[in-house]
Amino acid sequence: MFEALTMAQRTAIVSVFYEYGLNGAPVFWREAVEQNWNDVIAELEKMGDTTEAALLENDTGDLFVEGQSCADPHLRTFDGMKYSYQGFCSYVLTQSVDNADFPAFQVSANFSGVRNPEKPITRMVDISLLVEGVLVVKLYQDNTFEISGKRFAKTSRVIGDGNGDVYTDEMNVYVQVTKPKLLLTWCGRFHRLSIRLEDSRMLGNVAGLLGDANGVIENELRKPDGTTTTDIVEFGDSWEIPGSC
Ligand SMILES: [Ca+2]
Repeated sequence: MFEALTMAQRTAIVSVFYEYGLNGAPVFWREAVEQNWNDVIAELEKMGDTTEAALLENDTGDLFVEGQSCADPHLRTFDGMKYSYQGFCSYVLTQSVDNADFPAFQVSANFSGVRNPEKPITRMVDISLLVEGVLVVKLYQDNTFEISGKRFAKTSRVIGDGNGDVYTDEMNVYVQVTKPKLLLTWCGRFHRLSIRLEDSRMLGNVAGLLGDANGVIENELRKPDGTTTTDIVEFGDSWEIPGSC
């Protein structure tokens, strides 16, 4: 069976074996033997092994580009650059460039200090998705979500005019929209968001803290005015949403 697994699956399994042994993680082993990878990922997240869980999550074999922002406030751009940025306002994680040939969108995150709203360590406390300038859904750290001013918990809802839906499981809230084609996966408890760009037209035609998704990791720190910088603070600050502090 082991030969049939991908490298990421093997790595996660070996890593759990070293940490817990065969008897230390019974649910993990049961689901891994059955190859129920979604349940394996959920169990790893419950065990706090988010690195292994992310390994498996990023290994689904679909064609997509994914950027992430995690607690304490680590970000990974669509092109794979990892960095940390401490902000206290709302910031553009990713958005379409002007005149893109897919529906305009913006995903932004509100960052706040863990103990004091204006002191490090910061993390994301809510997420907003706008399509064509209109707020479509807002996600909160208790995994509730808001559509058209109404707040929902632990349920599924169709978005607006049928442009996708929001659904939940024990760990995450998922926002799947079709125009533009995006999947957001939010885990409020861990302050972690993954964004999948599921339309190849987006590659190289997005901008924000998660970069331009053009497949090139150099010159990744591009500001809204189109210039690049090597200064993370300057880069992060440049994507602040005016008036959000
Ligand atoms: Ca890039």
